[in-house]
Amino acid sequence: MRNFLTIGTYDGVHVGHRRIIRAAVREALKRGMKSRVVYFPFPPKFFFSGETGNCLITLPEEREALMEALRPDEVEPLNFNSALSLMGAADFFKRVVLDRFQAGGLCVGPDFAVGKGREGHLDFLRAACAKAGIVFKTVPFARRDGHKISSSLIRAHLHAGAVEEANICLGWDYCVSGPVIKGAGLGRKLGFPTANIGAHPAKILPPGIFAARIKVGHEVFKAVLSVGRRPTLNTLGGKMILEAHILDFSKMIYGKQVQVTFLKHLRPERKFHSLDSLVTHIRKDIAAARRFFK
Ligand code: RBF
Ligand code: MG
Repeated sequence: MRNFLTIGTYDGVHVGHRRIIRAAVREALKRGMKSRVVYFPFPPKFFFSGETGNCLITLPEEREALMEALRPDEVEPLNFNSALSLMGAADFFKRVVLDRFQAGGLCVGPDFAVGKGREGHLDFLRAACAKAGIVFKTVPFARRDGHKISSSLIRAHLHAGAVEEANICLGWDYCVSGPVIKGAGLGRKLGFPTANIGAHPAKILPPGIFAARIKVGHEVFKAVLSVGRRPTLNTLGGKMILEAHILDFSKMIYGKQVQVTFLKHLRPERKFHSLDSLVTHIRKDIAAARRFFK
């Protein structure tokens, strides 16, 4: 059986990506083909720039789960390596699209391109598909406020702490997972114990103070998150830290796997002149988070 294929990085599986994947599923059903999503686990863009940290909206396993939820027949990774980066568009089309993935149809977004230096844009793909006798389909950009929704736009929102805007573009609420690691215990001393979360270094950490949900095992709690370098403390060499103060919660959860979901940006992180004023502000943050959840 031939496959209706879609290929992309799909970082974030945002509302534009969803349209493309749904179109591939629909076209496959219409034509008695299998729908196959082929994705680059690590964005080619970062393969070239050398960036490895604080750059992904979704880790490959998170991305797979989001794509699987759209019910294509298959979701498969294609690692972008130097061999692939040097392959011309015609070779890519023949060896990857036709031979390896047995495409009977191809569906992509408007900014998709294949081959060395992105030489094969939509016109190339349309012609190549026509020549091979397979179906070609493009799906227009999803837009918001006159801007096309893209992974780059969403990364920029997340790097700016603008999680509400990012969440609208994503179509789901941004989240980060990791184990609870042992901190210095200063939060507890100040009256606000925090769970320090060991996020994967490739994940984007939106900076600032947020209202959030936190999943601990199968239970969900309200929380305030602090993501930053804790300038008030001058410790840990200014490393970015993700910590959660869970509301109405007193258990010790070191070592447990948790997932935090960013819901509302409350304020940027600040350097306070004393621990007292930090504590005063954390109290206000907690009150603001409670108002948000009302
Ligand atoms: N640390 C700062 O240096 N500046 C801040 O603005 C700041 N805001 C925070 C807000 C909340 C809701 C929480 C839970 C923590 C915040 N922190 C901030 C981090 C704080 O310094 C840290 O949690 C404690 O020192 C314990 O590690
Ligand atoms: Mg802590």
